[in-house]
Amino acid sequence: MAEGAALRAVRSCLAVFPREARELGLMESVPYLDRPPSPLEFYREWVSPNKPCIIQNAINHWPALKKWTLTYLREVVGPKVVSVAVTPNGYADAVFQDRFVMPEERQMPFMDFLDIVEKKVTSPNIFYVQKQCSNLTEEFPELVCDVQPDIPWMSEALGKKPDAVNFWLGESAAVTSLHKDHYENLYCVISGEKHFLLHPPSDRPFIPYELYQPATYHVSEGGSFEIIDEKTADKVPWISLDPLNPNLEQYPQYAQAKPLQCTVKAGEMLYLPSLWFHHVQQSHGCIAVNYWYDMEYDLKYSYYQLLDCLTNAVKVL
Ligand SMILES: O=C(O)CCC(=O)C(=O)O
Repeated sequence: MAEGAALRAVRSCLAVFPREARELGLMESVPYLDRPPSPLEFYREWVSPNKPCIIQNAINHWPALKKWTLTYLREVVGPKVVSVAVTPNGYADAVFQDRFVMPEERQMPFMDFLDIVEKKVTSPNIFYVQKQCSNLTEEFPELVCDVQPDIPWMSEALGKKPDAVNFWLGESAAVTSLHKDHYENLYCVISGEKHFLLHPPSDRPFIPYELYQPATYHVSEGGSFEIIDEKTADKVPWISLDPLNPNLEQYPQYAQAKPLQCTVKAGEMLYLPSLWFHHVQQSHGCIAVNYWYDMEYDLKYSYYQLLDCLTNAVKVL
């Protein structure tokens, strides 16, 4: 087959395939489970087919649901110094000026951060406790007893414990840009709500996923932000497209993608399967805890890698 014909065949395959995957998956919205599942049921119905769902009544027994007000957190964590992501625009880990820009990781007393969230102190910048890497256990050990160290039915279903348990608390202006992770993610909202926009991995041909020079925000002496390149670090694959306001002139193929949107309320848990692209917004002062279980690097992973390679090849040729 001539090169041109082969290229056309791959292109048409990449255009048809995500639609077929969507039709077979038959998912117009994120389904709800009204009780926590058994490990077998969860593995069979959700993890293996790589489908998201929202689970209700799974964390009602956590003391955190009743206890974790901002006042309580102020009492318990108080002046302790914790890591807070600070940005000028609310986007920590996002593409800006053709770079992948990470937040300033500011070490500050937790109560000073709460003063900003509660608007007792004003700041032109946006603050978000979002360090990941198990910041719940590493930075907030005094809160651990109010939740569970893992989700027993998930640990049983996957045969392993989570790699990380993370604590999230931030301003409504703090937004997580579109990306994907290699984790099976159980995302539990304790207070407020989170808004997720999701794309299945099969939408990869429509999503502009490119390599960017990593950089970090630094606050200069005058208080303004500078973007400093991390010169020795490898380039980072990320998505510059804003799915809430996509630039279809720049990325016309995104018009064919079909996001799912859902709101996860206090007391609910989202199962966000590995490799799903997600963009996250939140109500002001929303508190959440999530569990990252490493994915199996099985056929699903290989299939995604193939799709990624083909998408890149068609773009480059
Ligand atoms: O809650 C957020 O802002 C982001 C969560 C997220 O991206 C994740 O858990 O992978």
